[in-house]
Amino acid sequence: MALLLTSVFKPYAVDDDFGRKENVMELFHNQVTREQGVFSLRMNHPSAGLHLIAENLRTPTMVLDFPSMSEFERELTKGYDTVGISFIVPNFKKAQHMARRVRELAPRTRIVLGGHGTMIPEVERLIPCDAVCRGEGVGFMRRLFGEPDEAPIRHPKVESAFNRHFLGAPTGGTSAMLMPGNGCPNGCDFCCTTHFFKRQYIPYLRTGREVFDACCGLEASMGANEFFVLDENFLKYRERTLELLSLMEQHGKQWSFGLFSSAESINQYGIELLQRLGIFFLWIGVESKRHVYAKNKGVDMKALIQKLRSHGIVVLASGILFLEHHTRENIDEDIDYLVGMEADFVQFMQLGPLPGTALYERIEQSGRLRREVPYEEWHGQHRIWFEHPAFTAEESERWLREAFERDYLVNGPSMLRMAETYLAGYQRLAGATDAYLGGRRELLRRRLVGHWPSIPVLAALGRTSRARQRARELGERLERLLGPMDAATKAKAAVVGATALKESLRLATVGSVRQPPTRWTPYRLEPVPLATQVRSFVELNLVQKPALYAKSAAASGLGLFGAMLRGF
Ligand code: B12
Ligand code: SF4
Repeated sequence: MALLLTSVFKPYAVDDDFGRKENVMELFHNQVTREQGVFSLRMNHPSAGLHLIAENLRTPTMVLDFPSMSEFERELTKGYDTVGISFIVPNFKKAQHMARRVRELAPRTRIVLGGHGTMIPEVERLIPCDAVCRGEGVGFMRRLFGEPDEAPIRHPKVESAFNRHFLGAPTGGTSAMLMPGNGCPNGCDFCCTTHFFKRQYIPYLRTGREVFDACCGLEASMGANEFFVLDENFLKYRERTLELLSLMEQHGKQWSFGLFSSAESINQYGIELLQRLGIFFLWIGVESKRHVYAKNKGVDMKALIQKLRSHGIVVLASGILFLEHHTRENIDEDIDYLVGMEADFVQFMQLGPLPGTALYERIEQSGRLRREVPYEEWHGQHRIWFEHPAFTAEESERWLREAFERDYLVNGPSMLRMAETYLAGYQRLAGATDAYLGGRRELLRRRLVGHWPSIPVLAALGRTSRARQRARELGERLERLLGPMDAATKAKAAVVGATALKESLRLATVGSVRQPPTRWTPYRLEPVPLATQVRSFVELNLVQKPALYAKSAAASGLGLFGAMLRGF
């Protein structure tokens, strides 16, 4: 008996029968640094939920991340008796196509659907399947396979990101995904995760000790000392956080964490505690100035964000456009509010009624849902799919793009802001009162050294004269603090300069499209033969990518010329 767990198939972010070019399979380039051109951060993230399920079953399981359709079909022929497909709403058609192919190619194979896409009304009528998991997947699959549901949760060993590039150059780093729990009890009306998990928090790691042990395991097995935490509101659980920190200090662990947390949760702690905990990246839902969600009541957002930044913590401020009260006159207030936060990163997301949320119910009941818009366009980075009192769908596209551009023009490339934040934290910790906090200063120094080669490139290629000037000043401050740039850093800066130019050329000719490589991860199964991986590499790089580049080059009016340049 064997299980195949799969993500939906590539190519992603192209206009075809199954998807749209705006639906990018990347966090930053999709919805954060999307208008920052060559300065956009590029990376992919594995399908964490599938690895969590696979790790916690006894059944032999293969996790397939980012397959092409032909790779998925070839995998099916290996004789799995169950296939689990994970999908979100905009990937509905991909999941439907995959399930139909399973019925054709392996009619006796059981199909299980999971992930947020399962909230689509009547999904079992629209997609061939035998079971649907709406909500938590580990318990669901254990029950489906007749395995003990109450067995302790084991944490999978998954890197948080791969295929990382900045300025056209690959970037390193070993960071792991940490999954302490799913869901959030706060119940914000637009939020998918709170509704999907029925306004409950489902902890996988209940105590600080369990989080600590999981991190030790990831450190030992993967060499990770940085963790990207997939938990909607990690800091909400104060006791767990404090126990984790106390264990880290006892054992001298200088780990770092990237987190999502709401302002009310962050405000439970003093800034020094957050520094000690090693938070290097914090995603905060600022949402809107006028429509203040309960989690943000009474919080001075700008003061909070500036305090975090001045202590070396990089902040992503997230906001929602096309809220129901937005008009042409007042939407700028929210855009300026978000831009004025001067965060390191800003995400603008269009208000999106997604099935299962209170927002969806309201919009649907008032007859304002635009049902004719196909699901692949329900993603929040192109056009709204409901009747807005003040904006048409076309206008929502333009306002969204302009909001991102405004942030970029006013605040400069996010990478520059990040380096400024690290520098501020490094300088502030000069007076660190104890060795543990002093260790945090050393980490910030290392981050700065890592960023240094890109600073001259920012100074040369920044879009505005102000951004270029800021980068020059930053370079000078770094020299004063860390001493002159050594030969190795200078050489790296030269290489990054060259890759940045090549990347700029690529963006101008074939666009920004990029595809993640396919990944097979066997759990209690034989390793995947090298030949399969080589074949996948060849197919992706010599067949699929050139075809995609040629298509986008043709679309951008430059024909094959651009596609050929890519080959160099
Ligand atoms: C990481 C992430 C991504 C990664 C995805 C990486 C990947 N390999 O797929 C990136 C950054 C690329 C991404 C992109 C987008 N994402 Co996203 N993403 C997330 C995020 C932050 C975490 C998901 C996660 O891993 N959680 C941790 C795991 C453990 O939980 P889980 O995935 O829910 O899995 C559990 C269950 O759902 C279930 N399960 C899941 N799959 C399966 C399959 C089977 C067979 C079974 C039985 C069970 C099961 O079991 C798991 C364990 O309990 C969520 C928000 C959130 N906090 O959940 C949004 C979220 C999933 N993304 C969302 C969206 C909309 C997008 C984008 C369209 C961008 C956008 N506008 O927000 C793009 C689409 C990209 C594309 N082309 O597909 C929405 C989905 C909305 C919906 N109702 O469909 C979410 C919920 C965020 C939101 N807006 O509220 N995303
Ligand atoms: S606080 Fe964040 S995660 Fe929780 S319900 Fe609100 S938006 Fe969702």
